[in-house]
Amino acid sequence: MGQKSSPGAGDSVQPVVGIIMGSASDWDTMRHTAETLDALGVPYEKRVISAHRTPHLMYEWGTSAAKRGLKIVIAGAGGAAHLAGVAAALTPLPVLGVPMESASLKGLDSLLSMVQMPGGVPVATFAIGKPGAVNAALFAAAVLALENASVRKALDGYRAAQEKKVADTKLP
Ligand code: RP5
Repeated sequence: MGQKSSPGAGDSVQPVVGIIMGSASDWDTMRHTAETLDALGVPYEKRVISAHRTPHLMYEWGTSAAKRGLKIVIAGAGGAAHLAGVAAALTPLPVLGVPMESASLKGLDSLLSMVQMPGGVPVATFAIGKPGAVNAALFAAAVLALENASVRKALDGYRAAQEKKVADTKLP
């Protein structure tokens, strides 16, 4: 299962991260998660799944995620953003949530509905929008790096490049 869109570095081998999003309209943000995982060589699958619009698919995907070899789920959703919470209810895998910057409330609705989980069903919620999408990927990579030397090396390289870029910044 898992419709994989256009093949990229992340789709070439057994995916270990499952990126899901509530709508194709979330892709402009969630592509930053995919691009960051690509840069680190972490294989993933990506799919649009809505907790509200496709509840049966949500159940099927969530209950099969671990069996299919995924290790971490990253869920992006906006508005009444229940995707990450429902995913966390269905899978024993760690679920990272990325709140979309919604048009009407600038993502505060997404953030609050994602972060305010009841005790017993955790979702690790990240910042609204692109920073959260990037950081969710980096966090997932940091967890995978605990047992994967090549991801550790890629993550170290990413951070070194980031440090150099900021330190070398020239102001006008
Ligand atoms: C949520 O509703 C999605 O995650 C998306 O952020 C928001 C709006 O979806 P569309 O109406 O653009 O499909 O479920």
